[in-house]
Amino acid sequence: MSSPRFDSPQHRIFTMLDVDGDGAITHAEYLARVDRVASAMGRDAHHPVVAASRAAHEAVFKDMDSDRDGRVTFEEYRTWVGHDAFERSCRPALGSLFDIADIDADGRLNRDEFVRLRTAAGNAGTDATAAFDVLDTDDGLLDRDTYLASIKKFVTTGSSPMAAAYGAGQPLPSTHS
Ligand SMILES: [Ca+2]
Ligand SMILES: [Ca+2]
Ligand SMILES: [Ca+2]
Repeated sequence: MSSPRFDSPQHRIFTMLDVDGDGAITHAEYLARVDRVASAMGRDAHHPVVAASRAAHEAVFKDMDSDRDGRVTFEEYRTWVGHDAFERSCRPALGSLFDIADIDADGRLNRDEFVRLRTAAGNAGTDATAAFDVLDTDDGLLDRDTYLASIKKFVTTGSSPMAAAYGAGQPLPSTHS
């Protein structure tokens, strides 16, 4: 038990990124996120948008792992995350995952694409569906800027239409393993 158990946006996101629940986000865990999204969207692993996403995720990991030991602890993550880190490295990385999911490259995702993206990224399918329905106010499509702005708002304030995607408002799943 190495990470404090409390309910905050930072902890929700950390828990999602620490896929095996051992208290640290490893480099392999973090980069696997790109492959999971690419595979969920039927993208070739060598497609330029996938390569760009991998590079963006490498940059985020380097930025997060302040002591350079290849593992990002919750302390490191919590110290790092926020407005500046979001603009410097989260925005390009999250935008690159959006681009992988945006098959027709028109800067918008439909409901199915959004749910596949967020599920591959680690959210529960029902939570992702709920988030899309809040985010999409008119035409059944979600644009890139709205998507990134809503994640930033969740990360920095905890209150955002994207909160539903992370299951905020519901208890965290038990991780006693
Ligand atoms: Ca881990
Ligand atoms: Ca570290
Ligand atoms: Ca599209």
